[in-house]
Amino acid sequence: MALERTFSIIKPDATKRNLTGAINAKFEAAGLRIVAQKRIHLTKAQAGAFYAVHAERPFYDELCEFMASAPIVAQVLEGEGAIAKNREVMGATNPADADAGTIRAEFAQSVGENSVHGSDAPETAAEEIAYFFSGLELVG
Ligand code: RTP
Ligand code: MG
Repeated sequence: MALERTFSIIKPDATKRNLTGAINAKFEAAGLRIVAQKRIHLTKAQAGAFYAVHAERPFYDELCEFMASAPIVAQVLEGEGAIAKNREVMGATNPADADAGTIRAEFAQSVGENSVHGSDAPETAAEEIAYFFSGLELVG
């Protein structure tokens, strides 16, 4: 499998509970290298633009409020098959369905406040990385 990059967010529920280090330890243990990382506090409009694909979903407004409610940590993770590997380490969207040992099983509070985001395909990974980082900030 090829070396790949994916985009990750440690969400407000996790930064508020000081879980950044514990979550990063899980990424690194899975062979994902953190090649870029920054802590930022999104506005609701910035969160809305990031999640524009969900604009018609009933949870969209609540999701944007949540993502702007406290700082996030935006990251780029690199590794063999990084997109699929990251989603495996995150676990299912709803923590009630997440496998034991995954980030969401251990840390998520609800289907909405579920601690992490990870890109779902190569095209979205490229778009999401470019939304948050310049090429100079990616240090492999
Ligand atoms: P993500 O995009 O954050 O990595 O999560 P995902 O692919 O597992 O889930 P997705 O379907 O893309 O949904 C994006 C985020 O919206 C929130 N959500 N809330 N209240 C609800 O029913 C509901 N469903 C989704 C979650 O924060 C989810 O991660
Ligand atoms: Mg998604």
